[in-house]
Parts: sequence; structure tokens; C-alpha cells
Amino acid sequence: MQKRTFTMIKPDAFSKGNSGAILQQIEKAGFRIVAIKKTWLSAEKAGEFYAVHKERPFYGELVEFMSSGPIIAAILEGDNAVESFRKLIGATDPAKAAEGTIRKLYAESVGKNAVHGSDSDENAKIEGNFFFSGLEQW
Ligand code: FUP
Repeated sequence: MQKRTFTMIKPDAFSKGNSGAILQQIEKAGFRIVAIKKTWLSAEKAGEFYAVHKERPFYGELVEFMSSGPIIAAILEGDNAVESFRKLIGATDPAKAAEGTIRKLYAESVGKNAVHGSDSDENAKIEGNFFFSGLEQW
């Protein structure tokens, strides 16, 4: 188990002005922000990030949405980071997300689901390195 995970505040949450509240909830849950930036993905970059979903029917829509506006990308540190952060954000579908989770509070739908959280230690490292360079310690 590694200490770090990777997150994005997606265009839906960013455009509604929910970034501050979401970051506050993340910090209150005990995560430390290791690296953070606001950026805006091109369709090409969003497609690259979600390349594992290329064959899925929702891929085109996902790429379009993720490149539709600014996002915040961040690397977080905390105990058992990947698993405990997934718990904090809740299920992919906000209708199925537990009470009090970030997606329950801020997500609109399965696609526009407010935040991303890496699903494995390996992917956290790949995703973190996609946005930030020079972070040797994972
Ligand atoms: P998660 O790991 O919870 O972000 O969810 P997945 O890896 O299953 O899906 C990755 C992204 O694809 C989700 F953030 C939203 C999007 N998605 C859809 O748009 N439609 C779907 O039916 C499933 C996922």
C-alpha cells in the first residue's frame, strides 16, 4: 500500500464553484496535498488519460466532457491513500454513492461525477506522472 493517490476535480464541479468545498473535505478527511494545479485538458490529452476506456461506448462522451472546461489535478498523501480516497468520493454513479461522500454531495450523473480517484497504486503513479513531473517518491 502506498501513501499517494491522484485526483481531479472535473469540469462539472469546477464550473459550479465546488472546488474549494471539495478540497476542504479532502483535507478534513486527513489527506495532505502534495501537488496541485488548475489546467484545461485538450481532447487529445483527455483521450490519452482515459485510453484504457477507448473501447467503451461512453469514451467519446467522456473525452468531450473532460475537455469541456478547466479541472484541478492533484496528488494526495494519506494512509492507504488509494482505497481510503475511493471511499471518500463514493461510487461512480452518484445515485449509488454513500451519504456524505463527495460524489453524493456534488456529482450530477455517472459521467459528470465531480471527481476522479485512482483505482490502484499503479494507476495513481501513472496518472500523477501524467500531470506532474519530478516527483520521484511514490
Ligand atoms: P471511477 O473509477 O469511479 O471513476 O469509474 P470508472 O473507471 O468505471 O469510469 C471512468 C469514468 O468514465 C467515470 F469517471 C465516468 C465515466 N463513465 C461514464 O461516463 N459512463 C459510464 O457508464 C461509466 C463511466
